[in-house]
Amino acid sequence: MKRKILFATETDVNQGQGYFPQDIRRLYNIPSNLTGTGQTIGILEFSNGYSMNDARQFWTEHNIGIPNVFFVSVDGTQNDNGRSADDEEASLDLQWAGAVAPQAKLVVYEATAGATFATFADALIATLKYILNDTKFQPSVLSISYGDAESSFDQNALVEISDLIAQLDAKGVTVCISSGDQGAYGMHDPRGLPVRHADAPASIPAAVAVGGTSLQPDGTETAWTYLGPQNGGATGGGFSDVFAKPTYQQSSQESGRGLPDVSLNADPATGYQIIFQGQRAVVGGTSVSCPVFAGIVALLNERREQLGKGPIRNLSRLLYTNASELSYKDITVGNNTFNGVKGFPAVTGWDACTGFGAIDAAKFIEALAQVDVQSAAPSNTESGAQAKGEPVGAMMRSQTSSMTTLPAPRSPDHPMVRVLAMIQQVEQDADVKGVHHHHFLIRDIHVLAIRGATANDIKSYAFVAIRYGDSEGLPGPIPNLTAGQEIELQGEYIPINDVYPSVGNPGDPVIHFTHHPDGYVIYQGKKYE
Ligand SMILES: [Ca+2]
Repeated sequence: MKRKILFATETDVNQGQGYFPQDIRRLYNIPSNLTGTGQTIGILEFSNGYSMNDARQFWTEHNIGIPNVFFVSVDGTQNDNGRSADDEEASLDLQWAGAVAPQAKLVVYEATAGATFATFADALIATLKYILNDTKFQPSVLSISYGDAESSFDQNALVEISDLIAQLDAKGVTVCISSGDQGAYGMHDPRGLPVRHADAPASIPAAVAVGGTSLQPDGTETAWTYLGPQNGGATGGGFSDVFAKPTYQQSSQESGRGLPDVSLNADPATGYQIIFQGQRAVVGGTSVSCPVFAGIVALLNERREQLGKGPIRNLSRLLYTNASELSYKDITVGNNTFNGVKGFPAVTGWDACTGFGAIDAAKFIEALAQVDVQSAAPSNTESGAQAKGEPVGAMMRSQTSSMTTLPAPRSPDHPMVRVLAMIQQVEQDADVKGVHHHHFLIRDIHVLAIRGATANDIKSYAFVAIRYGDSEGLPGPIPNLTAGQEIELQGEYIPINDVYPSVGNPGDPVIHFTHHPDGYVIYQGKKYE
């Protein structure tokens, strides 16, 4: 599941030495007055570690002050100090994140991926949970250069990873993920089904999917397009089969989340220099464009801090809603055809090859530094209503809402639904034989996901019963349930009210079983399950 590190066979850049940090700073207009001061970049690694000697040599050769680097073992894995051939990934991530944001703390979170996609997903979940609770370093941006086709993973694991990333994003931790190096084909294994595969975890709506370009020293930039063994791959891009199109991609004709969102240089033929095991090498792949972009996000957060603002949130959405202000460098040449699978062409505007394209970092940072993330929700949110002043938690909700997967219905007659709605009227809590329930009516139901029926089968109003306070229900009551407030629920939908007929329900359909393991409630930015 590791991104294969692509070594350039030949490059004209710097007489075959690949791009140096100063070149990339110049070509993407990375502001020199921002250095990452006060920021922490988390770099997720699932190999064996990195060599600080290599990193020091790289930074020293390029006149970059040595960043503060910390190693955090999530699961007891020790740093092998770069002795394994698998450590190229960590080496390039570290060296290039540090090249972009040298004054930021760089924290390498290490966990062992094991031999399968399932064990990799477990390691990723463990790492994201660790970072959610990491009060010591509290990074404001993460770089993840690992992944494979969505179909290589268990769907439930992807949903869990998506939930964790949405929680991180809501806390002000932007998660950047490389979109893959196998074009629209999307699989490391060349013998996979010869169809398009979107890459996971890059397809997660709350993450920023970073694709790849081919950047010439004169600034000409095209999609990283497969030309042959000399440049090894193509930018990952396509449409998710797991995650529905989020609201920020409403205008898309496709049903799944499209990726990537943005792209930076990744073609090994126009690759980046690194030092690995004491030797200079030139590497490419979205493995590199991702930590470079993560470094730029750290600079953005530094700039926001200067302006008295907290770290950016909802960046994946802001990239779309604020697109006109972000000075994208549109990529219109190339495609991501790979391994015999026809890819998507780069066209004018967003495409499933390079996203919006590359950026002018100074303009990009300045535009996003001004955004007030507490009230940044645009008018085209999931519910289409009450967007202004929407709290951060609600933004997190609309991100987590975009998953299409739901648990199987418990009963063949009763579908599972995930809905967003307005509370209409709250009843007194019911207390029958020591079992507590919240009871209330909802209206303006917007179906986010459904299994076992279609959205047309769901009425716009319902009665809701939420059990709490015992092992069957939520741990405790949900405070301040109030009419007029938005709520998101997942549970079983009963079209005809024959479950709670005596507690003030006028006969509406019922949504219940909102407790673990099948359902949840999100209310006022907090999730209850
Ligand atoms: Ca384009």
